[in-house]
Amino acid sequence: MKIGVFDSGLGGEAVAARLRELIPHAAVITANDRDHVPYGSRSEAEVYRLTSRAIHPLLAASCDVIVLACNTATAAAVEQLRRDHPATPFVGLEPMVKPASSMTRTGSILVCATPATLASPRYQQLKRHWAGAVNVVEPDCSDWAAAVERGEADTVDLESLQQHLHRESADVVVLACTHYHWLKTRIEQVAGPTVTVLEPSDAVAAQVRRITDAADPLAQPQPLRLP
Ligand code: DGN
Repeated sequence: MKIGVFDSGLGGEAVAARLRELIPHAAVITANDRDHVPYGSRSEAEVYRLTSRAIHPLLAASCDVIVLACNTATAAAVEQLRRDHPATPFVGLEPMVKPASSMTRTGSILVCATPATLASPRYQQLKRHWAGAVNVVEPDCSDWAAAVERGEADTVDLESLQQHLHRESADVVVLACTHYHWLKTRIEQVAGPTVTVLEPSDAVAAQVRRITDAADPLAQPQPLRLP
């Protein structure tokens, strides 16, 4: 069983690590596009073109499933990639607006994502469908992914995030870019214990697991090892 994981850069490594932990019997292969990272300020057409090219090694390796471990690439390209490669299941990452909206007690959530994800019709639709009366605040995170790529996650200024949290009384933060995994501990510290910080690795692993189990019905069932 082979699982391919794609991201423009480092974000996919965090998702791949979680998949290796949670689905240890599968081979997890990664691909990235370090020549063109970050994707977050590129047009939808460009992100599709780059993603389509960068996943070639995963298709060539006959992966049983390909995870687009990139919210930006998912928003821009997952539907077209499914049409381009109908024999390969694609799992995308979407901002966790639905769980955040049902979890909030204050009625305010923060969604941290790239400009391309926030502007995408997929995200706008997700918000219309699931957020309802919830106040969805989208802080400017446009320089975060590039800082993570430079190995400078520690230097990202989280003050405006903290101000948004305080001003809006938000109690859930959605990490809707896989690069922000590398900021999660700092965000949790800044946000404090009353705020929940959501990231999608476990939900993605569960979905991938459903696909791999269905593709390999004779495999011995193994428990999904959530903490
Ligand atoms: N890691 C990607 C995401 O989840 O949106 C994109 C980061 C980037 O390339 N800007």
